[in-house]
Order: sequence, then C-alpha cells, then structure tokens
Amino acid sequence: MKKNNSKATCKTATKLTVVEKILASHIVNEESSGESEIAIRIDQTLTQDATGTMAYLQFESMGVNSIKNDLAVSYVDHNTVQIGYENADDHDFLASIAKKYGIIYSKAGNGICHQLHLERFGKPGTTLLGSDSHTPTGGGIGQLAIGAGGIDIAVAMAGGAFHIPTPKIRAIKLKGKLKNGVSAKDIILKVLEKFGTKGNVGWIFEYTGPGVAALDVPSRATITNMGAELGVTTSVFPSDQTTRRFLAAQKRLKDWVEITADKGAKYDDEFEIDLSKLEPLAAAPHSPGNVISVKSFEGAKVNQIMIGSCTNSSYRDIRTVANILKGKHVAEDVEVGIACGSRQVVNMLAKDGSLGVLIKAGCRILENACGFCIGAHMSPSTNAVSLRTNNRNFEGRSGTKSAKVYLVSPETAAASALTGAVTRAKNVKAVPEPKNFPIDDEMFLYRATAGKGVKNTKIIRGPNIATVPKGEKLAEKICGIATIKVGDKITTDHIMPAGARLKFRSNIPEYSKYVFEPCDAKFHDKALENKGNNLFNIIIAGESYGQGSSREHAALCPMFLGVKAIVAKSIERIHRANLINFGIIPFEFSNPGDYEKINEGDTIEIPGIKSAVEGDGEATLVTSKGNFKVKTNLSAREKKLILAGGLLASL
Ligand code: MIC
Ligand code: SF4
Repeated sequence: MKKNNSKATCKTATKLTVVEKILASHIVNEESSGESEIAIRIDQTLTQDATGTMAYLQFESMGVNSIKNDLAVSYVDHNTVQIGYENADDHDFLASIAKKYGIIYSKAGNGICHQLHLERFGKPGTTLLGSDSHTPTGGGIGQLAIGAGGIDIAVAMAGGAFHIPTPKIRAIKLKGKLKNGVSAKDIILKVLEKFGTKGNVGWIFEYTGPGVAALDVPSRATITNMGAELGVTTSVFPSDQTTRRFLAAQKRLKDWVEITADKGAKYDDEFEIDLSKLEPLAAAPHSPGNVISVKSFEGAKVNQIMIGSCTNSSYRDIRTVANILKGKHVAEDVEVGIACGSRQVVNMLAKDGSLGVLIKAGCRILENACGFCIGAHMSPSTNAVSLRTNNRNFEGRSGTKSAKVYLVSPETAAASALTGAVTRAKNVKAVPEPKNFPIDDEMFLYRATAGKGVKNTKIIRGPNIATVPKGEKLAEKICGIATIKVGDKITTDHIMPAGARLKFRSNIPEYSKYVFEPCDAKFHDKALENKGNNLFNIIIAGESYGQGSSREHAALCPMFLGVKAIVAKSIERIHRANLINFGIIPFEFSNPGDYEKINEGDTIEIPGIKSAVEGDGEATLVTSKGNFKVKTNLSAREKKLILAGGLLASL
C-alpha cells in the first residue's frame, strides 16, 4: 500500500486498487500510526456463538447502551449439537443480549454465519469485522471483511476503530476460463500451493484480471473464505456486474455499488493464474497448504465424504453435487454427509428437486451448521480417509487424530462419493446463477429494534455463563518457566481445542483445563503449579505460531493460567492481536537458531521487561543455557495494552 511518511493514507494516490478505495473511506487518521498499523472504522460486525459469548460479556463491561456501528449480527452456528445444557444456555444468553443492545440474532438452524451474511447483509465497499477467521468470505462481494478476536468486535460495536497491520496488497491476476470439473476451490488451493500458510502476515490479496468476470459470487466467496488459511489480513474481489446480479437476486440491489481497481493501479506484488491450465487439486493431511493434484492420488480408497461448511455450501455448490449424483447411488462403503450453508440453500434444493436427489443417492443430510467442520460430530473412523470440502484439515480437527483429511472441491467430492475412491469429476453440468433467491428472514430475530435495542430486556445467564477474567499489569521483570516447547505451524486448534471441548467456551476456568490438550494434556496442571509458585508460564514455539482460527480463548485461557509471554520464530496476525489484547507479550527470537537451545522446563528470567515493552521491544531471556535476545514490534497502542495487562484491564 502506498504510504506517505508517518500517516498511512490511500487518499494521495491517484490510481487506486479496490482495497485502497475501501480503506480510503474508512481510515481513522488520528488513530493510525502508518509505520506498523492503520486504524479503520468498522461498519458491520458479526459474531458466532462459540466466540460470541465472550465478545458480548466484554461488550457489556464497556457500559454502552446499544451498538454504535451500522449493523451487528449474532449468529448461532457452531455449538448447535446441544448435548447437555451448556450450548442451550449460551443461545439464551446471546438472544437476550442481542435484544437488549440492538443486535440481530440469527437462531440456530438458520445457517452458517459467513454464508448468511453474504446472502442477507454484506455490502460492497463497507467494512465488516467478525469474531471468526473466515469473515473474509464477505470479500466475495467486494466487502473488506476481516476476522478478529471477540474483544475487538466488542470495541467495534462500541464505536471504536480496528487496527490492522499497514497492508501490502498483492494482485492475484486471473486469466482464462476454468475447465469442466475444475472450480473455485482449485483456484484457492493453487494460491495456497504458491504462498503457503505462513509468511503472509500483513498482506491483503486482491483478485483482478479478465478471469474474474466469469466467477459467480459463491465461487468468489469460496476463494476469499479460504484466504484465511494463507494468514492474510483479508482477500477481496471487485464489486462488478456479477456482484450486482447476485445482490439483485437477493432483492438487495440498493446495497450494490461498483468498486473496481483503477486502470494502472499499483500493487506491491502480482501473481498470475491461468485458469484454463488448472487441474483439480487437494490439500493433503494435515495442512491446507499441503497441496497436491487429485490425479496424483486418484483411485485411493475413501471412507468418508463431507460436503459443505462455510465454504462450498452455496446453492451453486450443492446443486452441482446433486447434478453429479442424479439417478445414482453413493458407493456402499462410503459415508457421505452434506451440510448446506443456509436455509435459503436448503429451500432452493427442496424446490428444484435436488434435495430428493441427494437423499435418494444415500447422502446424510445434516443441519446447516458448522458441525463436521469443527469436529462437533461426524468424526471419521480410526485411520479413515475423509474427503471434505471445508477449509481446514489440521490433525485431529475432525475429532479423529488418526484420520487423514483431504480438502477438495464439491465436484471431486461428489465424483468420489460415487466410486468410493478418489475420482476426478467429468462432464459436470454448470449451475446457472439464480435470478431470484427465495427470501425468508424470519429466523433473524430483533430486526425491528436493530441498532436501538430494548433497554429493559433481562439478560439470561445460565450456569454455563461465567465471567471474563482480567489480566494484571506488567511487572518490572518476569521470572518463569518454559512450560511447553512446541514446533512450527501450531494452530489455535492445538492451543485451545474445539470439537468435544467447544461447549465450555463461555466458562474460562473450565475451558482452561484443555489448553494444549493435543500437545501435552498435563499443561494445565503444570501451568497452575507454576502460577502457585509465583512463576509465569512462557511458551516456546517455532514458525507461524497461532495459525487458523480467531478464537481469543487461545490467548484468554493461557492468560488465566498465568502465561505472560510467547517466544516464537514467528506469530500469525489474529493470534498476535489476541495475545496483546490479553496482556501476553508476543516475542520473536532475534536469532531463530536460539529456539533449539531452550528446552521445556528451563527457567527463564526476563529482566527489565517493562522498560523493553515501553522502549524498542528488545529484551534478553536469561536462562541456564545462556542469554538469548528476543524482540517485539509493538505500536504505541499495543504497548499500552501490554503494560495494562490487556484491553479489558486498560478500560
Ligand atoms: C474455526 O473454523 O476454527 C472456527 C471454529 O470457526 C474459529 C472460531 C472459533 O474458534 O470459534 C475461527 O475460524 O475463527
Ligand atoms: Fe464454521 Fe468451519 Fe466455517 Fe469455522 S470454518 S466458521 S467451524 S464452518
């Protein structure tokens, strides 16, 4: 992004990219420190239930009467299985909060937040902040949509700005036309093959070029959704005639504005993809960046096929699957599950007969919710091969550690369902863009009082709703223990597992028992013992620490257990922001080779840590193995948060 001296500004450039155009109308100059971060005004917010309870508890503690941003929507889509009272308690709490503060409440069963938001609320040219890492789905209609921790959403709902690293913008130039059997999933997998899941912090990817026009909105949204796996701030498509047609068909033409890049706009980098040369791709276990061609493992036996989630769950995608399965039956030894993105999608499939086709073909029709994607059900059997159209295949995320999960397009998934083995799709019938989507907003509650709220609403707090702990001020020096040492690409699913543990999201003491459960089930006990001995817990990590989700619990629960610093080779954007929001210092090794020299259990002292944070961010770890230099590059705002012990403690 073009900068002028200290203040980030996109206003001075004459030929602007799509990203710069949106940023230019949202930048809050007084709060931006152009060198490392810029502040933007947030128009819309979204939360989902698993991150929402914390976000709203934090919002409540800010003492605001009603939301201050244009629109806030609270979706229930993650914890919908309701075994025991916990999830249901959360839903009641979320509904009552929504009513009181002027938030629209999307009931469980309505669909998955990202698909629903795209259908009913997202607007080109606006900003959306969501407490879910796949919020960038909105980039599919030219919205600058960013994932963040719940507390950042709370601040935005209270009218505060959001801070992003001063972006670098990469053009992903699309040319040519996709071959039959190749689709949007293969495009984003190509991008992941090229750029990987680490090293993209601070980038925004903007899709350009002649190949864009032929991609419908669901295809664009598949690409921006899975941009989250790159670790970029967000991804965005222009808002053009295709966007216009989509919004018109959703009866929201008034929300359309055209936003395209100016001819001659400059990007920090460019990468071109010739769509006509793309082949079906897959992400092999256990990373979305582990991309291989489908051809390379064609014929391999498959045990399970899961279609849907917040990506590839649109009418276009599921209808495509129905077209492939029509008049046939799935292989007898393969289990096939389908989770549509929204009620609108299910209604359309019901009306045009596709639902009947899928049922007849032997598919299990699941609730339109996150479910299988987050290991909340449909875990594969031991050592199973599961082909899935969702966006993450981290080890164990499906609920079965030994399972091998491959991420593929709906076309590949459907063709493989018929054979029970990995199969490339052929002669796939294209699904035309619908001219009219059926509109039914009845499961969005409190629309009439949106923005204002109903003041005397009683907030419902069942026993699963606990309080949010606050951090403590940073001391002059810290003495601690390297309580755990982990490797590269540690995801938030490693730090704070979801699946069966997800129901404890609103109860920090309970959820904290599972911090690092997949890496070291004793972490919780060790950490509490250190805390009892007045020692801080320090986490030693490799590259790209905190990949994946926006869950602030991966910072909040460690804070609760007395974690005060992470020392890693590199840390991902959303997780880094969450750590700072909870007063945990995100250090990086000045010399990455020092990672090898520290062991789990080592005692670590960091003298003068407070002065280091106030100053240039450089500190020394004093250990029995020697002294090691570490650094953290904090903006003035971030320094304040760390010194105070986190955002809540700073209010
Ligand atoms: C995910 O896909 O990992 C989640 C569950 O949607 C998370 C949010 C969460 O942990 O609640 C995300 O992507 O941010
Ligand atoms: Fe839900 Fe999966 Fe999407 Fe996360 S990635 S929002 S769990 S469907």
